[in-house]
Amino acid sequence: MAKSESPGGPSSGGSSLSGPHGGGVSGSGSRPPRIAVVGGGFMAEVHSRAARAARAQLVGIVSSTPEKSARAAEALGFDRSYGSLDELLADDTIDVVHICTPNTLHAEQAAAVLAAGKNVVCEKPLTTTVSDAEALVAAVGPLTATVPFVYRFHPMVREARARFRSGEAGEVLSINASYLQDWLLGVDDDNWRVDSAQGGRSRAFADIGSHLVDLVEFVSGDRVSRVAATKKTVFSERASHSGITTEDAVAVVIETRSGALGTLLVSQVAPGRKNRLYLEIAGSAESVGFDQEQPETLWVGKRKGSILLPRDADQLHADAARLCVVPAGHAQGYQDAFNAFVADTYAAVDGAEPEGLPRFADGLRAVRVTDAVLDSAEAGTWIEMGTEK
Ligand code: SOE
Repeated sequence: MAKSESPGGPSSGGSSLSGPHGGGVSGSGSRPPRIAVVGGGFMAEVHSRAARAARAQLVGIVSSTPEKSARAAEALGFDRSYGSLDELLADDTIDVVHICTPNTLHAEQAAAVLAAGKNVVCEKPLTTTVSDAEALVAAVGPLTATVPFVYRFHPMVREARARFRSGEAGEVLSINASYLQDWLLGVDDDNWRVDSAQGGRSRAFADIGSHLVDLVEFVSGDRVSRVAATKKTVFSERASHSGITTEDAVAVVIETRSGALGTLLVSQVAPGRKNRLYLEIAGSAESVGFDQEQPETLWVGKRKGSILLPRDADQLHADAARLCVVPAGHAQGYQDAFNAFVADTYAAVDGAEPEGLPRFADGLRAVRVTDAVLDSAEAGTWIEMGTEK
């Protein structure tokens, strides 16, 4: 449905929020957003916690069966469950729908939410094909549509970014980035993500490489311009899946539009690594190094006088300082980053323009890079990225 036809949305009365949520991450609106969730798994739990922290009203949830929906409503503290997505979309009181379902369902569900005139948060990967992601971006219109690239909301990621934006770090020279996990290490480890019918053509790269490439571009302010990749599937059979084609690990050489070089390593079979996203960017004046498992510090590398900068609002650029929710020395982490993302999404629904909010266009960008990486690994050649944003 074209944007002018959207029967609702943030500025058309009915379900719209009134008055600002105060911007930033504090969320202090005159009416709390009324939200619904699609999906009943681990991510639904994380989204619900973040929505509650942003003072949303948790109205309803729908999962894959009526029993699961009722259980999720009870467990996560929603007022009710819905019998179907259609029933949820017919509820005029809902401002924002969070989609937390398997990857191949995202395109259709997000399109339905937008067509119903509701704001949407859709899990990554936004879609499993570039054309579906392009269609979603075209359908957003005046609504707010975001993708939880939540690592952007770690204060020390913002600090790293601010150092490149301000020129302090100099020109981007090289990028050393990896995202390693071990939860699919064993042949008995299994999950819907390994199945391309539910997860899509790419698994490890779409699931966690998408976070990595988003962060590389977000922090450097640069764009990947070409990729040369190779991939590996360790197990073609797992406990309840056979003929698995999705990758367990991917290695990529990248070049950027500014001429920087880099490598990305993504694996879900790296023993001892849980969510070890590491991003190191060497600028011509200094390097920055961020480790998602140690998010309270940023390594700032210099020829002389390298430091481990602490997450202390007094020592950070403004965009990093605004995301500090507890005093330095008391650790904040993943859920805080998620909470900040959701609060900024609701602020955007309310008319604010939060800095660095990952929108559907950013989701599309990650889908484009994922596609190029898979194409490269399959063809055994460099793949040039287009010049699209
Ligand atoms: C599983 O690999 C997963 O939950 C991802 O889907 C998330 O995006 C990542 O943040 C943690 O790991």
